[in-house]
Amino acid sequence: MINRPPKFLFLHLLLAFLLAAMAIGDVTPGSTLYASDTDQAWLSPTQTFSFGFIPLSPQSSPPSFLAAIYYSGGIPIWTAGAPVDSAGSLQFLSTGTLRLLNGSSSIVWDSNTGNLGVSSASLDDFGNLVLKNDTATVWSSFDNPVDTIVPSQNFTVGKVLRSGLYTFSLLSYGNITLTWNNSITYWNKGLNSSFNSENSSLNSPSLELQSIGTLSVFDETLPSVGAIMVYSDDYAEAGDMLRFLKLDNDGNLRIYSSQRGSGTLTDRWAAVEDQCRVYGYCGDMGICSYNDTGPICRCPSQNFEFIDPKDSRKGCKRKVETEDCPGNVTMLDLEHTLLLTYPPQSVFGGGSESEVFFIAVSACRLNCLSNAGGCEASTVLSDGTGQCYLKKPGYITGYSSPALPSTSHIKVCSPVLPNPLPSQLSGKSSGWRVHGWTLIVQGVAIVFGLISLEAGLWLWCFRNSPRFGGLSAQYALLEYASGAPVQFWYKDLQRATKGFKEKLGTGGFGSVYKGVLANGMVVAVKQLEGIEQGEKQFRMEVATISSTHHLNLVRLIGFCSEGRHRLLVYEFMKNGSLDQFLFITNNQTGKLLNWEQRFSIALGTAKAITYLHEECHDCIVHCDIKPENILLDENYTAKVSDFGLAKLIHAKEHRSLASIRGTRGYLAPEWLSNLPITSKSDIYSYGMVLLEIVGGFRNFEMSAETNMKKFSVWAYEEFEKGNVWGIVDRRLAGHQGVDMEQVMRAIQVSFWCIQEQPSLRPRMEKVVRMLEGIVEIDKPPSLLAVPEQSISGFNTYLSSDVSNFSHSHTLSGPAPTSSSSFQAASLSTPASEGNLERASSALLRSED
Ligand SMILES: *[C@@H]1O[C@H](CO)[C@@H](O)[C@H](O)[C@H]1NC(C)=O
Ligand SMILES: *[C@@H]1O[C@H](CO)[C@@H](O)[C@H](O)[C@H]1NC(C)=O
Ligand SMILES: *[C@@H]1O[C@H](CO)[C@@H](O)[C@H](O)[C@H]1NC(C)=O
Ligand SMILES: *[C@@H]1O[C@H](CO)[C@@H](O)[C@H](O)[C@H]1NC(C)=O
Ligand SMILES: *[C@@H]1O[C@H](CO)[C@@H](O)[C@H](O)[C@H]1NC(C)=O
Ligand SMILES: *[C@@H]1O[C@H](CO)[C@@H](O)[C@H](O)[C@H]1NC(C)=O
Ligand SMILES: *[C@@H]1O[C@H](CO)[C@@H](O)[C@H](O)[C@H]1NC(C)=O
Ligand SMILES: *[C@@H]1O[C@H](CO)[C@@H](O)[C@H](O)[C@H]1NC(C)=O
Ligand SMILES: *[C@@H]1O[C@H](CO)[C@@H](O)[C@H](O)[C@H]1NC(C)=O
Ligand SMILES: *[C@@H]1O[C@H](CO)[C@@H](O)[C@H](O)[C@H]1NC(C)=O
Ligand SMILES: *[C@@H]1O[C@H](CO)[C@@H](O)[C@H](O)[C@H]1NC(C)=O
Ligand SMILES: CC(=O)N[C@H]1CO[C@H](CO)[C@@H](O)[C@@H]1O
Repeated sequence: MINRPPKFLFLHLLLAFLLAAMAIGDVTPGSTLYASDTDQAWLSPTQTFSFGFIPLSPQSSPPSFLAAIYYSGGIPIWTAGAPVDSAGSLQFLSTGTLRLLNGSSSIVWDSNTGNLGVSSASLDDFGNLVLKNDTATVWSSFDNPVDTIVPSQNFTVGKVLRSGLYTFSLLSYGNITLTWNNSITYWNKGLNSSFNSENSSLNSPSLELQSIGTLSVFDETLPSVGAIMVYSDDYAEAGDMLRFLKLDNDGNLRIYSSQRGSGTLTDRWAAVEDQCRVYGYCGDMGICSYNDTGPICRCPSQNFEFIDPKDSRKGCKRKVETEDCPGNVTMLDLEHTLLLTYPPQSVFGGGSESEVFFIAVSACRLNCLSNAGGCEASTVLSDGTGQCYLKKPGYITGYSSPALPSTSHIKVCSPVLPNPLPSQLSGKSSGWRVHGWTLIVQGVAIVFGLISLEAGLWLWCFRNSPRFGGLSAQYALLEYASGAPVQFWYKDLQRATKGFKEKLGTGGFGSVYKGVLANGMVVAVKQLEGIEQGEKQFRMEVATISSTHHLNLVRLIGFCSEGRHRLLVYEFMKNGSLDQFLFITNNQTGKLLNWEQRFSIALGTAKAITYLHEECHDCIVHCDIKPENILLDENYTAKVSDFGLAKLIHAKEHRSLASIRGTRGYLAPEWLSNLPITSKSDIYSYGMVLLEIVGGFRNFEMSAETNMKKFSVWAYEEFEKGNVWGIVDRRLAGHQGVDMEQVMRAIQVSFWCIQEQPSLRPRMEKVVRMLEGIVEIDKPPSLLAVPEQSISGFNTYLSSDVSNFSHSHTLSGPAPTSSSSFQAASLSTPASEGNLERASSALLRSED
C-alpha cells in the first residue's frame, strides 16, 4: 500500500496538474514517461485517474517505481510488470506498443500490441487504459487485470487476479475462488443452492463490482440486476470515493474504499475472515498464529529455522533433515494446531498430497510415524468429522490457536526441541533476556555463567507464581479431558470483549458479555461472581463441564482463572434466550415461536437434562433451569447453559441459603425445606418451563386472564375442565400446525413434573419418552394434593435471590430453616430415592 505524506501528495497533485495537463485525452505513439519524473502522467478527462510512475515506497533504497494507473490520491489500481529503478521509462513506441524499460534498458513489460495499427492511447474516468486503432480497442487494462477490479470493469471466466502464488478467478458455474499455486482452493463461494453445482445453467457469467459496494454475478440466465455475492461493510454509503476489489499479497481478497484525494485505504470486506486460514500464508512448514496486532508466522519448534530470517512468511526448514537421522525420527506434537488441508487434498481419492482416515489422534500419529517415506505429518481437522489426514512430503502449512481443537504431528529428528511457552516470551522473562543479551557482548565466559544464572533465576522466580502453576495445571487438564477447554489470559478476554463492553445479560452466576476471539470466532464470556473455590477445584469443575458434549448443551470453549478472575468462554448463540421469545408483547410477531419450534425446544431441553442427569460421565444437577438459561441458536435449536455452575458456587461444606441462586417460580419446594436437592428438583423446574412454553405465560404470574390465580394452578383447573386450548398461548390461535396431541402430552408431562412430592415426578429420561409419545401418560394427580398454605405457596413469594427469603415476613407455613442447618447432600451424588421419599413424607406428615 502506498502511504505518502500529505505534503508530498499535495505537491504531486499540483505539479501533475501543471506539468502534465497536456496529457489529458488521447496520447499518440512516441510519447515517453520517465520514472525520475513522477509528476508526469497521462490523466483521465476529470483527472480521477492517472497513468504514470509512483514511488514504490517513500524510503525504498535504491528508490524503485511502479508504472501504474492510480486513483486520485495515489492508490494504484493496475500496475505494469514489476518495479523499476529511477532510470526506468515507459515508452509508447511508434509501432503502437507500450513498453516498460528498466534503467539497464531491459524490457520489464510489454503490451504486445506492436504492428496492430494502434494509433492512440487514452485513460478514461473509470480507470481503463485503452490502446486503439482507428476503429476499435486493441488492448485495455480492464481486459488485462493484475490484482484489482474496479467498478465497471467486466471480469469474466478465464481471467485471473494474481498476487504471488495466489490467484482469484470466476468459474464457469458461477463460483468465485481463491487458489494457491493453481492447485489448492482455500476459499470457494457460490451463488446459492440452485447455482453452485457444476451443472448449473449459467452460460457465460461475468463478475462486476458496483460502485456502491456490492459484488455481483451477471449472466443471461440470471435477472438483469445480477446476483449479489458480497456486500462491503460500507455498502451504499454516500461519498466521493472509489471502492475496489483487490487480491492482496497475503492471499486475502478484500474490498477497499478510498476517499478521493486522501491516498488512504479502508478495508471493507475480506474473503477469508481468519487470515491464518489462508493456505501458505506462513510458507512451507510455517505456523500461523495471532499476536496482539495480527497474524504472525513462526516455526513449529526449535527443530526448525526460518528460511529467510528477514521474512518469516517465507517459511521454515528443518535444521536436520529426517533423511539424515534414520532410526532417530520422532513426532513433534503440536496441540491446538491444524495443518491446513483444502480441496483437492481433503477430498477422498482427490489429491496425492494426503490420505484420509477416520481414526483417533494417537493412531493418526502412529500411522504417520511408522510410514517411513510416505508420511511427513498428520493432522486431525477441527471440522467435527474426526478425520485424520496423513500428509505426504511436500508443502505443509499450519495454523495454531488456543481455540482450535485440532492436534497435529510433524516428523523431526529427535530430540524434540519445543518452542518456548508463550509466557516465557513476555513479562519478566523478556527483561531478563535483554539483560542477558547486553552482557553477551562482554565475553563468552560470562555469558555461559549468566545463562545458567538466568535459567536458575527464572525457575526460582516462577516456581510459585500462579502463571507457572497455571501452565502446568493447564497441561494436566489437557490430559484429563479429551475435549480439553482452552485457557485464556484475562487480558485476552478483556481484548476479545473490548473491555467487557457489550453485555448480553446477567445471570445468577455473573454477567455475560459478547466477544470475538483473535481468530474471528464469536463467543459469550461469563464473568463468574462469588466463586469461593480454589484454583484447583475450579479447574476440575471446568474439566467436568467441558467433558459434557450434547447437541442441546451450550459448548464450553475455554476458561480463565487468573488471580481473582474466574471466567468461562462459551460458544455464542445468535438468537439469545428463550424468555425473550416466550414472554413478549402481542405486537412483536417476528419473535413469536410456532408450535413446531416450541415442541422441539421442549424436547431438546429435556434431552439435554437427561444427558446431564443420566448419560454423562459425572452426573450434574443443573439447579437453575429456567427460560433464561435455555438459549437458541440460529436454527432455534435449544441449548441449555449454566450447567455445572451450581457446584462451583456451593463449594463450602455447609451450604447456606444465601448461596442458592435458583430463581423464583422455578425452584422446587424442597429447596426451601430441609430436604436434599436431587435431580428431581431439576424436573420440577423443567415442568414449569414446559408449561410456559405451551402457555407463553410466566408460571407464577397472576392476571385477570387466569382468574388472579398462578398460571400453573389455573392451567390445571382448565385442564380438569377439558379446556386444553385455553392453556395454549393465545397468540398461536389461528396458527396452522398446532399439533393438539403434542400439546396434550406436553401439558400432562408438565403437571407430572411439577408435583410437590419429588417421588411423584418422573425421571427425565421418562419425560423424553412421554413427550415423544413412546409411553402412555396417566392422568396427572392434582397439584393441590397438598393444602394451599403448604410449601407450594413459597415460590410465589420468593424474590429472584432466595437470600431475601429469610427476611421475608409475608410467608405463611413453616418457618424457613436457619442457614446453618441447610445442609443438602452433595449435588453430584444425589441422595437415594428411598431417603428422599422418607424425608419428604416425613415433612408432609408434619404439616398435616
Ligand atoms: C531493474 O534494475 C535494477 C537494477 O538496476 C534491478 O535491481 C531490478 O531488479 C530491475 N528490475 C527488473 C524488473 O528487472
Ligand atoms: C482495429 O483492430 C481490430 C481488432 O484488432 C481489427 O479487427 C481492425 O481491422 C483494426 N482496424 C484497423 C484500421 O487496423
Ligand atoms: C462482460 O464481457 C462479456 C464478454 O465480453 C460479455 O458477454 C458480457 O455481457 C459483459 N458483461 C457486462 C456486465 O458488461
Ligand atoms: C507450485 O506448483 C508447481 C507445479 O505445479 C511446483 O513445481 C512448485 O513446487 C509449487 N510451488 C510450491 C511453493 O510448492
Ligand atoms: C460453490 O460454492 C459453494 C459455496 O458457496 C460450495 O458449497 C460449492 O461446493 C461450490 N461448487 C463447486 C462446484 O465447487
Ligand atoms: C451433473 O450432471 C451429471 C450428469 O448429468 C451427474 O452425473 C452429476 O451427478 C451432476 N452433478 C451434480 C452436482 O448435480
Ligand atoms: C438463487 O439466486 C437467484 C438469483 O439471485 C434467485 O433468483 C433464486 O431465487 C435463488 N434461489 C434460492 C434457492 O435462493
Ligand atoms: C505482532 O507481530 C508483528 C509482526 O511480527 C509485530 O510487528 C508486532 O510488533 C507484534 N505485536 C505485538 C504486540 O507483539
Ligand atoms: C539419536 O539421538 C540421540 C539423542 O538425540 C543420540 O544420543 C543417538 O546417538 C541418536 N541415534 C542415532 C542412531 O543417531
Ligand atoms: C407494541 O406494544 C407496546 C406495548 O404493548 C406499545 O408500547 C408499542 O407502541 C407497540 N408497538 C407497535 C409497533 O404497535
Ligand atoms: C442450521 O441449519 C443449516 C441447514 O440445515 C445448517 O447448515 C447450519 O449448520 C445450522 N446451524 C447450526 C448453528 O447448527
Ligand atoms: C429474534 C432473532 O434474533 N431472530 C433471529 C434468529 O436467527 C435467525 C437465523 O439466523 C434470524 O433470521 C432471526 O432474525
